[in-house]
Amino acid sequence: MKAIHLLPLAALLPLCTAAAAPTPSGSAIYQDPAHPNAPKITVSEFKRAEKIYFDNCSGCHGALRKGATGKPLTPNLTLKKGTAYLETFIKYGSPRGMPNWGTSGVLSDAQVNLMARYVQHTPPQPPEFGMKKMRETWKVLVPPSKRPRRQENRLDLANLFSVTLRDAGKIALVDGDHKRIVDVIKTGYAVHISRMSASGRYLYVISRNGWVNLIDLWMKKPQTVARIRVGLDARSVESSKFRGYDDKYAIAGDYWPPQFVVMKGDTLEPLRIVSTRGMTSGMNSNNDEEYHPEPRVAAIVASHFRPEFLVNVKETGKVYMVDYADLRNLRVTEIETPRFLHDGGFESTHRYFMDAANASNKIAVIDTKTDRLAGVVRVGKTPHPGRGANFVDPKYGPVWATSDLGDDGVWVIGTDPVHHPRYAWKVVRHLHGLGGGALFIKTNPHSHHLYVDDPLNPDPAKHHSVAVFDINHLDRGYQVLPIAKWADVGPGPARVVQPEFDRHGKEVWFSVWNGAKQQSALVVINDRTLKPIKVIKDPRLVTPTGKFNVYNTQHDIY
Ligand code: DHE
Repeated sequence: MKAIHLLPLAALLPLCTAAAAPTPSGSAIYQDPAHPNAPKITVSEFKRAEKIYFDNCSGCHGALRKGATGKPLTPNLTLKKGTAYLETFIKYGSPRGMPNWGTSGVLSDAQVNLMARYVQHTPPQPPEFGMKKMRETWKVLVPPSKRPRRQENRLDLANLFSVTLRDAGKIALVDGDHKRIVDVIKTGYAVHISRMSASGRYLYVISRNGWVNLIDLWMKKPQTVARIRVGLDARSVESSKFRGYDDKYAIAGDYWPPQFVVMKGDTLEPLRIVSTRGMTSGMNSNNDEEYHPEPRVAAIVASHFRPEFLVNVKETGKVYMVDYADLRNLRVTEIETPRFLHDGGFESTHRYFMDAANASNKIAVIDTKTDRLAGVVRVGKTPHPGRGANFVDPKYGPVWATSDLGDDGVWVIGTDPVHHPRYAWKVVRHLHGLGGGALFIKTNPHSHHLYVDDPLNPDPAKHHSVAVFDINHLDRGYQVLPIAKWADVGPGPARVVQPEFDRHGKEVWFSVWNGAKQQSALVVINDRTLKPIKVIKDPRLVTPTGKFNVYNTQHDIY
């Protein structure tokens, strides 16, 4: 995902302490002992650049600039390129996914020049964030003893949606039956995803700046009952789902520091922090096993077959199967996969985790019953399934599908080793969607439609629309639904992102993601007729992106 930070981002934190400590005066020249020939930059410019880098660049290039989705940007490489070359690259972007930060208006020419100079200096090492710091941020606002014993509101919780309001640092709870906003709850900066506890009572929300909010949906007015900061940069959160462990534990993964933390499910009390620093997987083409200082935690899912969390360690290409039955004597089974791991979801039986190793253009299949790698499937350029889509293919039986970020491919993979062993962990169909830039694909057990978005495609005709395939006639191609046109939000990019079904599998919800100061919307369509039922517009809907239906998220239905 590269061209995503299209919106200027708000200030959040003094992230880094520079390796070479800045001199007290802001106008003094910053000294980088390791690279004295790097272009001049003042102390205050350096600080400004650090923040711009964190807001816009570190998601793809990494805090230490070792590279992941984006290229490495360490001074041994950038100094050779020089300021003029780097400026051009930052300003105009590249066809291989580097956003055009200058010409898109996100960065001014002066900021482009600043960033070109900044990346020729040694990357500052952000601080660590261990148990002491974590505990200092931890707050239980309503203790479990003061919480309701049963649901105290009249909401149909199973059909409630938690909607990410990205640039507002909030989520909206939206009543799926009546399609109205029930409440807007403040979370952290650039909130990323929501996940449900096994019972369907607790909602966990993680923000990009590492705050986790625990929201009790049983309260008369659902509200945050506990908060904690788990790190400085984070994307993933999940809760224990194995029988007998309902709502018992939660886990959050960090981009920085590279680590994950297991917490008490109903209070977020941090119990155990595990670092992910270590050696890269030996499954890469040159079979390298080298130390990596910043292996970030990407998607986390909770096993239904064992008391385990599956933690995707991005840069090293490893899935940690974290056994939470005994946290003091923690057992972690480390499964090697291709790199870099990003997102993924279960196939329909929930036994196998279909895991996108996006830089290798592969899907790794993890068997959560045996804790082994069951297969590796080559797909197209940079697969990005979200959680993917499960359905029964008329010819090949149960399958799971992903779309690609890097090309127009939609890949259908057989997932039934028992009744359709010939097709298990093999591509059975290669379809073509709208184009490169797809992020999320979705269907539902009650639907015969497969929806593929295209929010990062530079062509407005594509990022304003969604492609729909008929599962019974996949070879006939797709229909295009003009979601942004239906939303009629006025000026702005109006990117259509992340299909999500309602609890009954009859409606599909889309976000029309516009600029922070522009109107956005949610568009709900009827899955049978493919016609819009409702366009939800509200000044509170600022930059809606992900939507998480309580029932589907709780039961891993997608
Ligand atoms: Fe996401 C899921 C990381 C940019 C919307 N995103 C995820 C997950 C990861 C991730 C690791 C899986 C979490 C899990 O399952 O536990 N996302 C990243 C990035 O590193 C990246 C590329 C850049 C960044 O700096 O954040 C990035 N993501 C974006 C966006 O720009 C999106 C489109 C809008 C936004 O809100 O920021 C976006 N990401 C989402 C959504 C999901 C997600 C909606 C959950 C999908 C689902 O169906 O579960």
